[in-house]
Amino acid sequence: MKRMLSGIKPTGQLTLGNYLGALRHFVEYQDEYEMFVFIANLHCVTEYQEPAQLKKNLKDAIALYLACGLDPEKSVIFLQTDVMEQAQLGFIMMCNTYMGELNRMTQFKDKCAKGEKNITSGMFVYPPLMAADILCYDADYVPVGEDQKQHVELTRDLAIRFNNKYGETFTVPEPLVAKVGARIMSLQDPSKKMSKSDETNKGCIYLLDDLAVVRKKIMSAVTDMCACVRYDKENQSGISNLLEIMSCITGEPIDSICARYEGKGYGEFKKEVADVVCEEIGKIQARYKEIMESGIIEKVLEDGAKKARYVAHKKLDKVQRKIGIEIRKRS
Ligand code: AQP
Repeated sequence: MKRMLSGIKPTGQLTLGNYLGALRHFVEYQDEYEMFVFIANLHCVTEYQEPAQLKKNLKDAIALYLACGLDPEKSVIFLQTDVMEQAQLGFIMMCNTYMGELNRMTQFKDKCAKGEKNITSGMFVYPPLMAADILCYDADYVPVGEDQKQHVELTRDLAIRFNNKYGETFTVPEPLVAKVGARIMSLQDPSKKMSKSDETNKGCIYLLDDLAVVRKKIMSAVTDMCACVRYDKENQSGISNLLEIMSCITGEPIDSICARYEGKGYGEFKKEVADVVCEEIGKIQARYKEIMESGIIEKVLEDGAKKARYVAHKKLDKVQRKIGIEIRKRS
Protein backbone atom coordinates (compact mmCIF):
# COMPACT_ATOMS: atom_id res chain seq x y z
CA MET A 1 0.00 0.00 0.00
CA LYS A 2 1.38 3.43 -0.93
CA ARG A 3 1.95 5.85 1.93
CA MET A 4 0.60 9.38 2.23
CA LEU A 5 1.44 12.10 4.72
CA SER A 6 0.12 15.57 5.39
CA GLY A 7 -0.26 18.10 8.16
CA ILE A 8 -1.76 21.42 9.13
CA LYS A 9 -0.27 24.13 11.31
CA PRO A 10 -2.95 25.53 13.61
CA THR A 11 -1.62 29.07 13.93
CA GLY A 12 -5.29 29.95 14.30
CA GLN A 13 -8.63 28.19 14.01
CA LEU A 14 -8.88 25.89 10.98
CA THR A 15 -10.66 27.37 8.00
CA LEU A 16 -12.96 26.33 5.19
CA GLY A 17 -9.83 26.60 2.98
CA ASN A 18 -8.03 24.01 5.15
CA TYR A 19 -11.07 21.77 4.95
CA LEU A 20 -11.69 21.98 1.21
CA GLY A 21 -8.03 22.17 0.17
CA ALA A 22 -6.64 19.56 2.53
CA LEU A 23 -8.62 17.90 5.31
CA ARG A 24 -11.45 16.44 3.30
CA HIS A 25 -8.94 14.87 0.92
CA PHE A 26 -7.11 13.26 3.85
CA VAL A 27 -10.42 11.63 4.75
CA GLU A 28 -11.05 10.41 1.19
CA TYR A 29 -7.55 9.02 0.88
CA GLN A 30 -7.43 7.13 4.19
CA ASP A 31 -9.13 4.07 2.66
CA GLU A 32 -6.76 3.92 -0.27
CA TYR A 33 -3.40 4.77 1.33
CA GLU A 34 -1.50 4.18 4.52
CA MET A 35 -2.20 7.62 5.93
CA PHE A 36 -0.06 9.66 8.36
CA VAL A 37 -1.62 12.96 9.41
CA PHE A 38 0.02 15.24 11.92
CA ILE A 39 -0.47 18.56 13.62
CA ALA A 40 2.52 20.74 12.76
CA ASN A 41 2.87 22.40 16.16
CA LEU A 42 6.57 23.23 15.71
CA HIS A 43 5.78 25.08 12.50
CA CYS A 44 3.32 27.20 14.49
CA VAL A 45 6.06 28.78 16.58
CA THR A 46 8.06 30.21 13.68
CA GLU A 47 6.05 33.29 14.67
CA TYR A 48 4.98 34.27 18.19
CA GLN A 49 1.76 32.60 19.34
CA GLU A 50 0.01 33.40 22.59
CA PRO A 51 0.63 30.09 24.47
CA ALA A 52 -2.87 29.50 25.92
CA GLN A 53 -4.48 30.31 22.57
CA LEU A 54 -2.04 28.04 20.73
CA LYS A 55 -2.83 25.16 23.07
CA LYS A 56 -6.55 25.63 22.41
CA ASN A 57 -6.00 25.82 18.65
CA LEU A 58 -3.98 22.58 18.69
CA LYS A 59 -6.63 20.68 20.62
CA ASP A 60 -9.39 22.08 18.44
CA ALA A 61 -7.48 21.09 15.32
CA ILE A 62 -7.20 17.45 16.42
CA ALA A 63 -10.88 17.39 17.34
CA LEU A 64 -11.65 18.86 13.91
CA TYR A 65 -9.50 16.23 12.18
CA LEU A 66 -11.67 13.59 13.81
CA ALA A 67 -14.89 15.55 13.29
CA CYS A 68 -14.16 15.84 9.56
CA GLY A 69 -13.89 12.05 9.38
CA LEU A 70 -10.29 11.06 10.00
CA ASP A 71 -10.46 7.65 11.62
CA PRO A 72 -7.66 6.69 14.08
CA GLU A 73 -8.21 3.04 13.09
CA LYS A 74 -7.27 3.88 9.51
CA SER A 75 -4.92 6.86 9.86
CA VAL A 76 -1.96 7.54 12.12
CA ILE A 77 -2.87 10.86 13.76
CA PHE A 78 -0.16 12.54 15.83
CA LEU A 79 1.50 15.68 17.09
CA GLN A 80 4.79 16.70 15.44
CA THR A 81 6.59 17.25 18.77
CA ASP A 82 5.67 13.74 19.96
CA VAL A 83 8.10 12.43 17.35
CA MET A 84 11.40 14.16 18.11
CA GLU A 85 13.06 12.29 15.25
CA GLN A 86 11.38 14.75 12.87
CA ALA A 87 13.17 17.77 14.38
CA GLN A 88 16.49 15.89 14.45
CA LEU A 89 16.14 14.91 10.80
CA GLY A 90 15.08 18.52 10.20
CA PHE A 91 18.50 19.74 11.30
CA ILE A 92 20.23 17.22 9.02
CA MET A 93 18.04 18.38 6.12
CA MET A 94 18.97 22.02 6.88
CA CYS A 95 22.58 21.00 6.47
CA ASN A 96 21.71 19.74 3.00
CA THR A 97 19.75 22.83 1.94
CA TYR A 98 21.36 25.91 0.38
CA MET A 99 20.57 29.45 1.56
CA GLY A 100 19.65 30.33 -2.04
CA GLU A 101 16.91 27.69 -2.02
CA LEU A 102 15.42 29.11 1.17
CA ASN A 103 15.68 32.68 -0.14
CA ARG A 104 13.46 31.61 -3.03
CA MET A 105 10.64 30.21 -0.89
CA THR A 106 7.50 32.24 -1.58
CA GLN A 107 6.40 32.66 2.02
CA PHE A 108 9.78 34.05 3.09
CA LYS A 109 10.04 36.24 -0.02
CA ASP A 110 6.52 37.66 0.60
CA LYS A 111 7.38 38.54 4.18
CA CYS A 112 10.57 40.29 3.06
CA ALA A 113 8.72 42.12 0.27
CA LYS A 114 6.16 43.38 2.78
CA GLY A 115 9.07 44.73 4.81
CA GLU A 116 8.12 42.64 7.84
CA LYS A 117 10.48 43.22 10.72
CA ASN A 118 11.84 40.54 13.04
CA ILE A 119 11.38 37.55 10.73
CA THR A 120 12.72 34.65 12.80
CA SER A 121 15.40 32.26 11.63
CA GLY A 122 12.81 29.52 12.31
CA MET A 123 10.63 31.05 9.60
CA PHE A 124 13.61 30.95 7.22
CA VAL A 125 14.54 27.32 7.88
CA TYR A 126 11.15 25.71 8.34
CA PRO A 127 11.02 24.28 4.77
CA PRO A 128 13.79 21.72 5.49
CA LEU A 129 11.94 20.79 8.69
CA MET A 130 8.84 20.24 6.57
CA ALA A 131 10.96 18.12 4.23
CA ALA A 132 12.06 16.04 7.23
CA ASP A 133 8.42 15.67 8.34
CA ILE A 134 7.70 14.07 4.99
CA LEU A 135 10.93 12.11 4.46
CA CYS A 136 10.88 10.54 7.95
CA TYR A 137 7.90 8.49 6.79
CA ASP A 138 8.95 7.72 3.20
CA ALA A 139 5.66 9.23 2.05
CA ASP A 140 4.87 8.51 -1.62
CA TYR A 141 2.28 11.28 -1.81
CA VAL A 142 1.63 14.56 -0.01
CA PRO A 143 -1.85 16.06 -0.57
CA VAL A 144 -1.56 19.86 -0.38
CA GLY A 145 -3.30 23.04 -1.43
CA GLU A 146 -1.69 24.99 -4.29
CA ASP A 147 0.28 27.23 -1.87
CA GLN A 148 2.22 24.33 -0.36
CA LYS A 149 3.33 22.74 -3.64
CA GLN A 150 6.64 24.62 -3.59
CA HIS A 151 7.52 23.00 -0.26
CA VAL A 152 6.96 19.50 -1.59
CA GLU A 153 9.09 20.39 -4.61
CA LEU A 154 11.93 21.44 -2.32
CA THR A 155 11.46 18.17 -0.40
CA ARG A 156 11.85 16.25 -3.65
CA ASP A 157 15.06 18.15 -4.48
CA LEU A 158 16.47 17.46 -1.02
CA ALA A 159 15.57 13.75 -1.16
CA ILE A 160 17.19 13.35 -4.57
CA ARG A 161 20.29 15.29 -3.45
CA PHE A 162 20.65 13.15 -0.32
CA ASN A 163 20.09 9.88 -2.23
CA ASN A 164 22.74 10.88 -4.79
CA LYS A 165 25.24 11.83 -2.09
CA TYR A 166 24.76 8.98 0.38
CA GLY A 167 22.96 6.24 -1.57
CA GLU A 168 19.28 5.35 -1.80
CA THR A 169 17.68 6.48 1.49
CA PHE A 170 14.47 8.43 0.94
CA THR A 171 11.34 7.90 -1.12
CA VAL A 172 10.92 10.94 -3.39
CA PRO A 173 7.37 12.21 -2.67
CA GLU A 174 4.83 13.54 -5.16
CA PRO A 175 2.57 16.51 -4.32
CA LEU A 176 -1.13 15.84 -4.91
CA VAL A 177 -3.04 19.03 -5.69
CA ALA A 178 -6.81 18.76 -6.24
CA LYS A 179 -8.28 20.26 -9.43
CA VAL A 180 -11.05 22.13 -7.62
CA GLY A 181 -10.64 23.72 -4.19
CA ALA A 182 -6.84 23.77 -4.15
CA ARG A 183 -6.95 27.51 -3.51
CA ILE A 184 -10.05 28.85 -1.80
CA MET A 185 -9.87 32.63 -1.83
CA SER A 186 -10.77 35.30 0.71
CA LEU A 187 -14.45 36.30 0.55
CA GLN A 188 -13.47 39.96 0.91
CA ASP A 189 -10.43 40.00 -1.37
CA PRO A 190 -10.61 37.12 -3.86
CA SER A 191 -7.11 37.93 -5.10
CA LYS A 192 -5.80 36.56 -1.78
CA LYS A 193 -5.95 33.06 -0.33
CA MET A 194 -8.44 32.41 2.47
CA SER A 195 -6.06 32.36 5.46
CA LYS A 196 -6.35 31.81 9.19
CA SER A 197 -4.47 35.04 9.74
CA ASP A 198 -7.09 37.12 7.85
CA GLU A 199 -6.79 40.52 9.49
CA THR A 200 -10.46 41.48 9.38
CA ASN A 201 -11.87 37.95 9.90
CA LYS A 202 -14.57 38.77 7.36
CA GLY A 203 -12.93 37.10 4.37
CA CYS A 204 -12.29 33.84 6.15
CA ILE A 205 -14.76 31.18 7.27
CA TYR A 206 -13.53 29.30 10.34
CA LEU A 207 -14.83 25.78 10.86
CA LEU A 208 -15.91 26.73 14.38
CA ASP A 209 -17.60 30.02 13.40
CA ASP A 210 -21.16 30.40 14.58
CA LEU A 211 -23.40 29.39 11.63
CA ALA A 212 -25.12 32.79 11.64
CA VAL A 213 -21.69 34.37 11.21
CA VAL A 214 -20.84 31.97 8.37
CA ARG A 215 -24.06 32.93 6.57
CA LYS A 216 -23.37 36.64 7.06
CA LYS A 217 -19.81 36.31 5.70
CA ILE A 218 -21.06 34.55 2.56
CA MET A 219 -23.96 36.96 1.99
CA SER A 220 -21.50 39.89 2.19
CA ALA A 221 -18.84 38.26 -0.01
CA VAL A 222 -17.40 40.59 -2.64
CA THR A 223 -18.87 40.08 -6.14
CA ASP A 224 -18.84 42.25 -9.31
CA MET A 225 -21.05 44.27 -11.67
CA CYS A 226 -21.48 41.53 -14.30
CA ALA A 227 -24.72 40.28 -12.72
CA CYS A 228 -24.39 36.73 -14.01
CA VAL A 229 -23.22 33.57 -12.25
CA ARG A 230 -20.27 32.56 -14.40
CA TYR A 231 -16.92 30.88 -13.76
CA ASP A 232 -14.41 33.48 -14.87
CA LYS A 233 -11.54 33.75 -12.41
CA GLU A 234 -10.08 36.82 -14.08
CA ASN A 235 -13.15 39.04 -14.29
CA GLN A 236 -15.44 37.47 -11.67
CA SER A 237 -13.07 36.15 -9.06
CA GLY A 238 -15.52 36.48 -6.14
CA ILE A 239 -18.31 34.57 -7.87
CA SER A 240 -15.84 31.99 -9.20
CA ASN A 241 -14.60 31.41 -5.65
CA LEU A 242 -18.15 30.85 -4.38
CA LEU A 243 -18.76 28.46 -7.30
CA GLU A 244 -15.67 26.46 -6.36
CA ILE A 245 -16.74 26.30 -2.72
CA MET A 246 -20.21 25.06 -3.65
CA SER A 247 -18.97 22.56 -6.21
CA CYS A 248 -16.39 21.16 -3.78
CA ILE A 249 -19.01 20.53 -1.14
CA THR A 250 -21.90 19.23 -3.26
CA GLY A 251 -19.91 17.57 -6.04
CA GLU A 252 -22.13 19.32 -8.62
CA PRO A 253 -20.00 20.42 -11.60
CA ILE A 254 -19.47 24.19 -11.85
CA ASP A 255 -21.07 24.30 -15.35
CA SER A 256 -24.23 22.75 -14.01
CA ILE A 257 -24.47 25.27 -11.14
CA CYS A 258 -24.00 28.15 -13.62
CA ALA A 259 -26.73 26.71 -15.87
CA ARG A 260 -29.16 26.55 -12.93
CA TYR A 261 -28.50 30.21 -12.17
CA GLU A 262 -28.90 31.56 -15.67
CA GLY A 263 -30.91 34.79 -15.49
CA LYS A 264 -30.95 34.74 -11.68
CA GLY A 265 -29.36 37.21 -9.26
CA TYR A 266 -26.36 36.96 -6.95
CA GLY A 267 -28.56 37.14 -3.81
CA GLU A 268 -30.28 33.85 -4.62
CA PHE A 269 -26.96 32.20 -5.54
CA LYS A 270 -25.24 33.35 -2.36
CA LYS A 271 -28.17 32.06 -0.30
CA GLU A 272 -27.69 28.56 -1.74
CA VAL A 273 -23.93 28.73 -1.15
CA ALA A 274 -24.60 29.77 2.46
CA ASP A 275 -27.11 26.90 2.92
CA VAL A 276 -24.65 24.34 1.56
CA VAL A 277 -21.69 25.62 3.59
CA CYS A 278 -23.75 25.92 6.81
CA GLU A 279 -25.07 22.38 6.42
CA GLU A 280 -21.55 20.98 5.93
CA ILE A 281 -19.97 23.00 8.74
CA GLY A 282 -22.98 22.32 11.00
CA LYS A 283 -22.35 18.54 10.70
CA ILE A 284 -18.65 19.01 11.48
CA GLN A 285 -19.44 21.19 14.51
CA ALA A 286 -21.89 18.63 15.92
CA ARG A 287 -19.22 15.90 15.70
CA TYR A 288 -16.58 18.28 17.10
CA LYS A 289 -18.74 18.84 20.19
CA GLU A 290 -19.16 15.08 20.75
CA ILE A 291 -15.41 14.53 20.37
CA MET A 292 -14.50 17.29 22.80
CA GLU A 293 -16.90 15.82 25.35
CA SER A 294 -15.71 12.24 24.83
CA GLY A 295 -12.14 12.86 26.00
CA ILE A 296 -10.66 10.56 23.31
CA ILE A 297 -8.08 13.05 22.04
CA GLU A 298 -5.31 12.03 24.49
CA LYS A 299 -5.63 8.37 23.54
CA VAL A 300 -5.69 9.09 19.81
CA LEU A 301 -2.47 11.13 20.13
CA GLU A 302 -0.76 8.59 22.33
CA ASP A 303 -1.49 5.71 19.94
CA GLY A 304 -0.61 7.81 16.90
CA ALA A 305 2.71 8.93 18.40
CA LYS A 306 3.73 5.33 19.13
CA LYS A 307 3.08 4.21 15.56
CA ALA A 308 4.71 7.29 14.02
CA ARG A 309 7.78 7.10 16.28
CA TYR A 310 8.44 3.51 15.28
CA VAL A 311 8.67 4.45 11.60
CA ALA A 312 10.53 7.74 12.09
CA HIS A 313 13.09 6.24 14.47
CA LYS A 314 14.11 3.56 11.96
CA LYS A 315 14.50 6.17 9.23
CA LEU A 316 16.56 8.58 11.35
CA ASP A 317 18.84 5.74 12.45
CA LYS A 318 19.44 4.82 8.82
CA VAL A 319 20.17 8.45 7.89
CA GLN A 320 22.60 8.93 10.79
CA ARG A 321 24.50 5.80 9.82
CA LYS A 322 24.71 6.92 6.21
CA ILE A 323 26.12 10.33 7.04
CA GLY A 324 28.56 8.89 9.58
CA ILE A 325 27.37 10.40 12.85
CA GLU A 326 26.10 7.16 14.44
CA ILE A 327 28.80 4.97 15.96
CA ARG A 328 26.91 2.74 18.38
CA LYS A 329 25.11 -0.50 17.51
CA ARG A 330 21.43 -0.12 18.39
CA SER A 331 18.64 -2.64 18.50
N1 AQP B 1 -7.37 28.82 1.22
C1 AQP B 1 -6.96 27.58 1.04
N2 AQP B 1 -7.41 26.88 -0.03
C2 AQP B 1 -6.99 25.60 -0.24
N3 AQP B 1 -6.13 24.95 0.58
C3 AQP B 1 -5.68 25.61 1.66
N4 AQP B 1 -4.84 25.25 2.64
C4 AQP B 1 -4.70 26.29 3.51
N5 AQP B 1 -5.45 27.33 3.10
C5 AQP B 1 -6.07 26.94 1.95
C6 AQP B 1 -4.20 23.95 2.72
O1 AQP B 1 -4.34 23.42 4.03
C7 AQP B 1 -3.17 22.68 4.37
C8 AQP B 1 -2.64 23.13 5.68
O2 AQP B 1 -2.20 24.47 5.56
P1 AQP B 1 -1.67 25.25 6.82
O3 AQP B 1 -2.85 25.76 7.56
O4 AQP B 1 -0.73 24.39 7.54
O5 AQP B 1 -0.81 26.41 6.22
P2 AQP B 1 -1.17 27.66 5.35
O6 AQP B 1 -1.43 27.23 3.94
O7 AQP B 1 -0.05 28.63 5.54
O8 AQP B 1 -2.50 28.20 6.00
P3 AQP B 1 -2.94 29.69 6.29
O9 AQP B 1 -4.35 29.60 6.76
O10 AQP B 1 -2.69 30.59 5.11
O11 AQP B 1 -2.02 30.07 7.51
P4 AQP B 1 -1.44 31.48 7.92
O12 AQP B 1 -2.56 32.47 7.87
O13 AQP B 1 -0.94 31.25 9.32
O14 AQP B 1 -0.34 31.77 6.96
C9 AQP B 1 -2.17 22.85 3.23
O15 AQP B 1 -2.21 21.74 2.38
C10 AQP B 1 -2.67 24.09 2.54
O16 AQP B 1 -2.30 24.10 1.18
